[in-house]
Amino acid sequence: MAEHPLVGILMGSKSDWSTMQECAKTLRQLEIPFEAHVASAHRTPEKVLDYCKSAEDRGLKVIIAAAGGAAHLAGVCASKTHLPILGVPMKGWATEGMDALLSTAQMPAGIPVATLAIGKAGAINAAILATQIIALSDPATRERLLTFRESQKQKALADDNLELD
Ligand code: RP5
Repeated sequence: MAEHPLVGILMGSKSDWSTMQECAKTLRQLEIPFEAHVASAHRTPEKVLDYCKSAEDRGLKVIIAAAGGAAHLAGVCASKTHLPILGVPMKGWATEGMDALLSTAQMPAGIPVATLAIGKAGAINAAILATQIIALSDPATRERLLTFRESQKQKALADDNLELD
């Protein structure tokens, strides 16, 4: 894990890591220093609160919170810090992640959670959105972000070589 992380990934369970590795991979690709921890809103609430309370002082700019089921993690994080919280709903054991999507997205007015798509796409987009936030005040990150977007565009253009008959 990075010595001076800018992004903290919190997961409700180790079982979320297989999906959230996609987030970590994307942050690495964009050269954003990050750390990742398991901390649960219902199993280890004190750990979540302590982590979020100290996040700004430790230099974090964004927290990505991933949880499944009745997913309270992102909302609990948001209650304890004014740093942007990006919520990633995990596919759980029922409803294909719709439970986590609604639990994460439907924050009452006043304490927002920016909620991404369910699963892998959300994990990747959380990393990109965190990078976009950091890029607002860091020109080098902005350059890497633009390069990343351009390479995505070039790949999509190169992929348009279907043999249609
Ligand atoms: C949530 O419950 C976790 O974020 C995970 O997505 C889900 C299931 O957790 P485990 O029972 O696999 O630990 O808190």
